[in-house]
Amino acid sequence: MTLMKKKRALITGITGQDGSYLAEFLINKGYEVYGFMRRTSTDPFARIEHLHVSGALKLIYGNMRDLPTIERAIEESDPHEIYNLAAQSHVGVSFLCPDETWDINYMGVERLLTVAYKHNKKIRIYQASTSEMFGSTPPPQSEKTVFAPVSPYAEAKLKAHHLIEEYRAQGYFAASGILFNHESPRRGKHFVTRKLTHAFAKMKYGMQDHVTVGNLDAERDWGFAGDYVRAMWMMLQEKKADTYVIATGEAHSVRQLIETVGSVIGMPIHWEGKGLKEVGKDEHGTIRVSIDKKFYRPREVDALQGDASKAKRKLGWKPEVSFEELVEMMVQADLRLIGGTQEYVQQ
Ligand code: NAP
Ligand code: F7E
Repeated sequence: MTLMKKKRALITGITGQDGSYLAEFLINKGYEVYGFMRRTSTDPFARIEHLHVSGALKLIYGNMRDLPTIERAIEESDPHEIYNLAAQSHVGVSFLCPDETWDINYMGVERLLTVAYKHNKKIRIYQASTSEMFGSTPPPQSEKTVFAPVSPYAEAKLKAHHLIEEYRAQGYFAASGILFNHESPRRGKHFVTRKLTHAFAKMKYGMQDHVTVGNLDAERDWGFAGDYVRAMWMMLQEKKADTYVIATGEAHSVRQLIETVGSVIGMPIHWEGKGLKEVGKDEHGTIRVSIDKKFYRPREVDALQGDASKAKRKLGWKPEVSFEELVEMMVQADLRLIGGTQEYVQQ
């Protein structure tokens, strides 16, 4: 009997939303999975503890800002595939910390590519590019759409995206997924979807009166993270590396998101007032949503709606979870979390 050698994958950003779903996905496919994580003073294990404790996931300490740690991780894991998900991923924060964002989101990619291809020219690399790179270009956006980034986050990601394409032109397997917003019960609470599902669950339990948000009119194409990590893997199984847009093709405003969360949780919201004075009230007239200027971005991406027809055609990828199902999933998970019936959401 010949023993099949396991494929090895290294995931940076393992403690994040996508890192945790991708690790589960690859482990289920029989991969030996290594996660690259930085040491922090708080406990970052919540999303991956179940994989780490069971021994299915091997963790390597490091930092995308620290070249020797990347070298060590690649030596130790000797990967066939690398998924570079590590990033300072908050767009709003990138205006406050532009240097750090640049150093992780662009320079980190440069460090990784240099080290990886020096180690083994055949490594297949996935780079987490983003719809934010389209910036002010109106929807729908596809692989052919012009990039017009408006934030330090998007500028760094675009520079990294171009670097990936340069390596690809030299014959390396460097793929780039231009992923539109994807969410889940594991989404960080500083992103608008999870901020809302978590806040409404707390309101439902009487633990919070109302939630404060920023721009209600921004439109996003929100999909489910579980569907999107599958696309990342599919890109690395192709004969040739390429760039793919991954999106649902459906856009909703933050206002519509709030209305959907409200109605799923049984607290329908109606709107009164205008501009910064606009409020969302429940059926008893209690203010549940108000606006605070501090949640506005210095420069906003008004509308994102992806055209993923290339991924459908070439990879056979399509999303399986609709916007309404996603909101339902996140609301139910936060209700369980806040209600104390589950310590952490493993959806
Ligand atoms: P996330 O939950 O914020 O996770 C980001 C990960 O990067 C975390 O594990 C974080 O580790 C790690 N990280 C940050 N700085 C690092 C550093 N200096 N060295 C090593 N690791 C570092 O983000 P996500 O939603 O899973 O997104 C994954 C990737 O896709 C990111 O690159 C993001 O920019 C990109 N993306 C996301 C979306 C989306 O809608 N989710 C869409 C397009 C592209 P800590 O736990 O230590 O902070
Ligand atoms: O904002 C508006 C905000 O922070 C969505 C990251 O994963 O997806 C994500 O970036 C929209 C924006 O995500 C609040 O102004 C209103 O228009 O949830 P978000 P994002 O900025 O789209 C892309 C594709 C990535 O690549 C990123 O890594 O919602 N908004 N009120 C608010 N946003 C937040 N966070 N909080 C508010 O209170």
